Amino acid sequence: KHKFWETQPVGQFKDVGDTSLPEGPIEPPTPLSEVKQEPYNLPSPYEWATCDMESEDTCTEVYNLLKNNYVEDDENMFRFNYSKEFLSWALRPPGYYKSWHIGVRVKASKKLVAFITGVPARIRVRDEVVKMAEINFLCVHKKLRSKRLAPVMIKEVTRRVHLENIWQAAYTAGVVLPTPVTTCQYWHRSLNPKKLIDVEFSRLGPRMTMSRTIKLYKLPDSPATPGFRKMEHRDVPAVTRLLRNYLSQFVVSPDFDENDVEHWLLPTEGVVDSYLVESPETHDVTDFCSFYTLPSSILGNQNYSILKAAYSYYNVSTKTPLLQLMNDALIVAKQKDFDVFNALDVMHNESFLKELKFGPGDGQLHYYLYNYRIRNALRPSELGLVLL
Ligand code: YNC
Ligand code: MG
Repeated sequence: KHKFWETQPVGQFKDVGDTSLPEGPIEPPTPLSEVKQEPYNLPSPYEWATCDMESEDTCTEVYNLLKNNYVEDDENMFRFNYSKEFLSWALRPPGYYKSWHIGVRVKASKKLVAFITGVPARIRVRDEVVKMAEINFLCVHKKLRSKRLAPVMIKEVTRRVHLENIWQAAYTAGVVLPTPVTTCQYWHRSLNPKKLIDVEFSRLGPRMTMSRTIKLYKLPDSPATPGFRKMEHRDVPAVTRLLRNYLSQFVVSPDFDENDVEHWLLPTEGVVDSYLVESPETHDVTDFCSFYTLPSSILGNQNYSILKAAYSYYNVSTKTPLLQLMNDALIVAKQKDFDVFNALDVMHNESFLKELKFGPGDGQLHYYLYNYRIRNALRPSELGLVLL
């Protein structure tokens, strides 16, 4: 059934429910001298290329490959359109390795036809902090599909991760593979219902008119919470403390330090937005919310070509109710002209989704760990990790 994945150190379907298997690494690390020194073989028309994401031209090539060939919805109506600025941010966190930004080119033309990436992260599983790679942006050009190129790319990124003495990884996919740590659902909150209906992202509900629908999703012009403001550089220590304390309650979460928070959460125009609540009395930072910008191309619509989507990232509430905090996040996303606000049912998100008029999406997102067994699948609410 899974000719490739059956050979990999991941939880296998036959072992689901076997409580005798220990949690933790499936295979021990091997001595670095035993890691294969040469890249895996590609079919002869192709060659490996390490992609320099600091180079504007290379970033543009990657952008175009993904724009035309990356993830689509089940009905092929929308395709992710990660911006160049986003790719540069997502692929160059503290301590990143250029060797983990892997392209495949046609030898003759040098055209980029496939891509896979890793970035380093410290991921906590229960009380263990594990150095991992977060694997993302696996993409094979549409014309080269179903030729078993993906397994070679996965083996090559694994080899390059091993060369840095890292033996575990985390990744998400829309497809079911051996075996999910948890399976999450996307929820969508309409901000611009007219456009969403026009492009068939959503449908007019039964017995609903367009004007009733627009009224249903209307939001106040500005956030309601006193002290709600954009995160600034001076907030990095307070946000790090708030977030570390909050994430510690989940079974799996990133182990963020101040450098990580500065990179992943300090606002970056058109990439990531973060807001916090500073108590007007004590000036303590008591609450935090964030979302990232990921537009999708609208395939074959006469009127619109881009769907502007915000994706819920990390949110922390200690004083402001999470419902109110997220309503303020919706308000600022609307101010910034997003068409839709998306959120997974991870962490405490379930507590606000229905009340804030999010609707369930179709399609699921499965979370995976490589070479790390979790004895029982988690509930989405036990997961404190959002991958891009
Ligand atoms: C996928 N998304 O099951 P079996 S998500 C992992 N993730 O193997 P072929 C995938 N494996 O089942 P194609 C996968 N999709 O026979 C397919 N596979 O064992 C497996 N789509 O390979 C599949 N991007 O080359 C099968 O398939 C084998 O030509 C078939 O290529 C697949 O980034 C793909 O959805 C996805 O571009 C590249 O369809 C292609 O179809 C495509 O014949 C559109 O491959 C874009 C898309 C995927 C987004 C993502 C996370 C990737 C995680 C990869 C696994 C990382 C493991 C950890 C490595 C580091 C370890 C350390 C330490
Ligand atoms: Mg292929």
